[in-house]
Amino acid sequence: MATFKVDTEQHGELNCWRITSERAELLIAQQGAQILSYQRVGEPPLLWLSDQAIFRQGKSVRAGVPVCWPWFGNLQRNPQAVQAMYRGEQAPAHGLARARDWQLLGIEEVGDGLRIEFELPEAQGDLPGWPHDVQLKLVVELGERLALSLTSRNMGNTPVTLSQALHSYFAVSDVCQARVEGVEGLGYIETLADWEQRQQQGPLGFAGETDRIYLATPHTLSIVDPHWQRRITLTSSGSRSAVIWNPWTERAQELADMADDGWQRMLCIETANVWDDVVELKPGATCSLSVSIGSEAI
Ligand code: TA6
Repeated sequence: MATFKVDTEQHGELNCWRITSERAELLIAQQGAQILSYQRVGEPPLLWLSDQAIFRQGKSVRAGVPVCWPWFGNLQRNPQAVQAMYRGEQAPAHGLARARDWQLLGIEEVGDGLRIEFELPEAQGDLPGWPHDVQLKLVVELGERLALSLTSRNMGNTPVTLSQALHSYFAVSDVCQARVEGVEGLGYIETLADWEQRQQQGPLGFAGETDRIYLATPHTLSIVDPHWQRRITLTSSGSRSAVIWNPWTERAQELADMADDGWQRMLCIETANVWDDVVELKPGATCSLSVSIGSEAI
């Protein structure tokens, strides 16, 4: 039976929990129910936390797994049905959930793991400019792997259309040496070339700024890191799209919360429902977007 230690910590303006077991350490912020870091014993960090992260209320931390909901990215780039849900003025990038305080419903040991449950009560009619009634919960399970499941349940009496993502930042030894497997042959949207649709040849390597939406994704994607001799695996459900991002040199310099060379040590694979994979929730309907993250030596 694994034993877990739970400590509360303050990072800048953010309330956080540090959870330690003999297998791993996890840091989670109340704001955004955001995992900030995850490291397995005897390995380099698996999720990346920026050296220059800013821990401020109302601003998502450049780290871990921000939850993008009820839209992903620039709202104007979303299907009309997602845009029509928002009645506010300036729509913040990546939705409304990542920079608000969630409520911790509980932390409990289940079998050999730990289950942490959060809810965003404001999603039931109190989000600015988004007058819909959705019960939104995030369950984090820390066991042999780290699993996240974001569940939306339409409590209202009209349909709700969402895009969403678990915008995961992975730590790598050197992004120029890393590759993503599982995307071979997939169609993708190249957002950096006028959102042109293209087809991936072979695994994805990194040689410049990358910001792509992969379509019809398989359940498992992996990151091969030859220098750290590690393969990170992501197994998803409730998703047929994934966004892969690295800001590279110039974009990293523009980001106040990323070191100029921070791009070398991270890459994002975001388990998503975007583009033609957005979710329509009929009244009473539920959807869950889930990813389980693990690693193995290679
Ligand atoms: O997921 C890729 C992306 O949408 C990029 O275009 C990039 O802007 C990134 O997310 C980070 O966005 P943020 O709002 O957190 O700076």
